[in-house]
Amino acid sequence: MFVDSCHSLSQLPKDKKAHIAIAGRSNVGKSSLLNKFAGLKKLAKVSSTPGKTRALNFFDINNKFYLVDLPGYGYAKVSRSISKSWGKLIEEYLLDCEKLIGLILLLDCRRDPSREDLELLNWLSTRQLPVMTVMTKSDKLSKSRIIKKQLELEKEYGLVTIPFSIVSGAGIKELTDSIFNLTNLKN
Ligand SMILES: Nc1nc2c(ncn2[C@@H]2O[C@H](COP(=O)(O)OP(=O)(O)OP(=O)(O)O)[C@@H](O)[C@H]2O)c(=O)[nH]1
Ligand SMILES: [Mg+2]
Repeated sequence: MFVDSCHSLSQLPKDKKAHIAIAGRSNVGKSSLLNKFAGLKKLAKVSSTPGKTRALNFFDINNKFYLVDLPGYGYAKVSRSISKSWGKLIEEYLLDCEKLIGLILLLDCRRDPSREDLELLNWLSTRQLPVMTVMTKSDKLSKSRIIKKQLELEKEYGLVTIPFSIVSGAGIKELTDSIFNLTNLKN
């Protein structure tokens, strides 16, 4: 299932399958979502230490497309130069890879979007890439606070979000449907 860890663009899978990337700040729940989506427990490494996913990790889903676990950003203990080169690799990948057909941006339901989240959305606006926004760890807030957060994100940033939790199972079906719709559309 796990295909490869890529530390540079020359290492990307050579086949024609489409990619959907999963992005978001460190510790937001990218690897957890990927594992849940793929229905496996220990596929992508869930970090006990934030900032551990350092490469672009490719997961082959049903031999149909790839989900790509991107390195998390915004983790303070990563030295600035490493952080810069990660940014460069991700930026080049997101802007130039023609097989990339969509991005899933993860936001923690208890936080406001970070500067990096907004920068990422800004880069992507120069390329017409469908973005699905997911509010992770929705089990951490009451239903009414989640709805309030959803309305706030829509009003302030124009983001329509799917509340998601690996604990309660919220949003898994909705996200799965969105992902498969996107991949079917492009096939
Ligand atoms: N309560 C709760 N905890 C979650 C949920 N999703 C992830 N977590 C926890 O959040 C922590 C970080 O999860 P990861 O999936 O490793 O986060 P990541 O975005 O891949 O982090 P990096 O690889 O460091 O960028 C782990 O302790 C997870 O168990 C969720 O839906 N609910
Ligand atoms: Mg991770």
